[in-house]
Amino acid sequence: EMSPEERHFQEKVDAEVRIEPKNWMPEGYRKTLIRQISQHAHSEIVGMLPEGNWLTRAPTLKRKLQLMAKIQDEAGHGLYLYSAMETLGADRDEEIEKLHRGEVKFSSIFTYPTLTWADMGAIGWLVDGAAIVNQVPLQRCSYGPYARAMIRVCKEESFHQRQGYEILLTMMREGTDEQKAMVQDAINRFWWPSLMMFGPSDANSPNSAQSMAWKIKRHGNDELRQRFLDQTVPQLEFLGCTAPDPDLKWNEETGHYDFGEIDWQEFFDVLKGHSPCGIERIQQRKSAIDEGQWVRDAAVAYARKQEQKAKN
Ligand code: FAQ
Repeated sequence: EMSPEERHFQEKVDAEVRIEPKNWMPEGYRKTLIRQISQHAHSEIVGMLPEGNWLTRAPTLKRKLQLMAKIQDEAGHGLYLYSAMETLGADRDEEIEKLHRGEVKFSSIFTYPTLTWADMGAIGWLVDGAAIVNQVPLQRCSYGPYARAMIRVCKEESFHQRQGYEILLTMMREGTDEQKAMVQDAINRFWWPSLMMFGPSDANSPNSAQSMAWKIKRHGNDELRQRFLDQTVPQLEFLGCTAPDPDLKWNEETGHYDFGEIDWQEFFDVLKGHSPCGIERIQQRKSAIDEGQWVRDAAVAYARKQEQKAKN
């Protein structure tokens, strides 16, 4: 049974009226948003690491500047999202602490290693490509601050996706055989993990039904996964590469691409922390905080000195 407040809330949501921070909301709605937005923010911040791994080894100055700009965008997205999360009453430091204690999730995709320069192309093209498909509908999320944050984020992800695709296209058109093989290898490794980004299939997605009723999510995980696949396969063919999926084929009847079974065991293993780089990523985050402590200490000491000077 819904309380009168809950009924009024649901009517607003059904009428596409945005929920704002000071409006009444069910506790479950607040909790769900804090969970999703914090996971999303953590993903942006942790997502800087696999690409940061190649900054010092970018092949040209232009590529280095592009990659640096992309990684800085991701930091910005993280800060944007933490701010949106704070409007729900959550504490940023506390949520980040939970990440560092390994108590909360971040996107499975960032637990995979980046082995070659072609991975920078594959991440931009596939990972940001998947992120866009997932985030465009979030611009219409019922919670105002999250929806508005997604507008700028999606614009920047589009640039990221193009820069990634252009890296791969350049390697395929102008590269040596070895470089072309590198592209195919990167696609082979990132293909399935990109499809896993959309989350478990609808039948195994405990949060989807309620999140869709609250219009936090606008589509099920499987629908968005299919949308991503349908737009990505023609781009794959244009590159002159293949997918590591023998079952991938156009289905005339459905008007969609059919694809093979996702290895859900791998996905759930990653969520449980059994992943190539999951622990390493958290470790890197923690040491970034620890190693930056002297900078924060110095900034505080300087601010105190200035304050003292102003008083004298
Ligand atoms: N990895 O019931 P559902 C980026 C968890 S893009 C890890 O379906 P929900 C940009 C899920 O949290 C990546 N965990 O859950 C970038 C839940 O666990 P919980 C970030 C996953 O929330 C690009 C459980 O499984 N994007 O960062 C994953 O309704 C390049 C059951 O799942 C977002 O976060 C996964 N892939 O739907 C940055 C988008 N999938 O909390 C750098 C916003 C599911 O119950 C470089 N989030 N889980 O313990 C969403 O749209 C949703 O949260 C979904 C999951 C669709 C991810």
